[in-house]
Amino acid sequence: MENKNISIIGVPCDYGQQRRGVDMGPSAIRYAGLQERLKTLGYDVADEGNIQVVDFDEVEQQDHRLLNLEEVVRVSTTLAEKVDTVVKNNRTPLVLGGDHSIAIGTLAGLSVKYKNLGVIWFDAHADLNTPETTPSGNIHGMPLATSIGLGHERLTSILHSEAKIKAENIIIIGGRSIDDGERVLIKERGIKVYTMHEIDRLGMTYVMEETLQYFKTQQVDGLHLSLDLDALDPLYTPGVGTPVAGGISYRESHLAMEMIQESRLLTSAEFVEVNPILDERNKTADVAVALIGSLFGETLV
Ligand code: 6HN
Ligand code: MN
Ligand code: MN
Ligand code: MN
Repeated sequence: MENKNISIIGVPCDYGQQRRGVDMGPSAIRYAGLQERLKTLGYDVADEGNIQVVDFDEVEQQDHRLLNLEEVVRVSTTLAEKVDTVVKNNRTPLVLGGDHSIAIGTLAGLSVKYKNLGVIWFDAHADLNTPETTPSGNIHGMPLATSIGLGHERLTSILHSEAKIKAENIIIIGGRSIDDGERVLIKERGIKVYTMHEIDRLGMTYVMEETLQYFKTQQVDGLHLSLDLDALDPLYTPGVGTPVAGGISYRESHLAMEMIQESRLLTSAEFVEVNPILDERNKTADVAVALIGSLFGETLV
């Protein structure tokens, strides 16, 4: 991460799930002092503002297995183009959600330059559902499947029709709520998952050492961190739409960020699922900004 130029992109999108409020995530994260935090670390920070997300009161003709499909396609396409532009300008994209469906756009944008991108998916969920396996119809449960080329063609063909990332370049960390269809896919594609069981058993240090070593062995040409705030225990991040008990602790998550920074592999990041309506005094956004600080080089002394 020798690039000292960061571009913040807000994505006020809540179409990937059914609880309103997550569209205020970018504002909450900015309000928690994001820019100042990064500037203190010596970065040139450009806030690109928010991607335009058109607000619909009512969406007709819903496909119950792909809710708000057209809206998600529109947001993803705009975001993908923006991310691609930021990368072309030699700046590090830092994307603020919004629900996790926005990762479809982020990864599509990154795929233009990065042909062998490593992805760390920090999440309580695997986000590997397809329209066939989804228990909810919520597209925020589908971005990883979409990015390896599975699911609705409107989603898999954003910017171009190829898969955006390779299944072998994905490592999920913090998993503890994985659906049956997702388990099948994990086995079939050999997707690496460190569930809470492995984190408890091996410790976060070991998990991150192995993760970062793996990406070095794979000779990835970039590393993207997609961090869903529900990866952490709801004790620390209550302001998320789909909280799951038994998550990653405050310090474990910081340790992971610090180790990613030490590896110098990171080329982009996104922080998603902050929902200020469900939060307690902006606690979850504060945690997001603290994690971003560690990810970009804050140290304890
Ligand atoms: N997220 N697996 C569930 C579903 O509806 O597909 C939950 C997905 C949660 C997605 O938190 O980004
Ligand atoms: Mn809305
Ligand atoms: Mn997620
Ligand atoms: Mn999640």
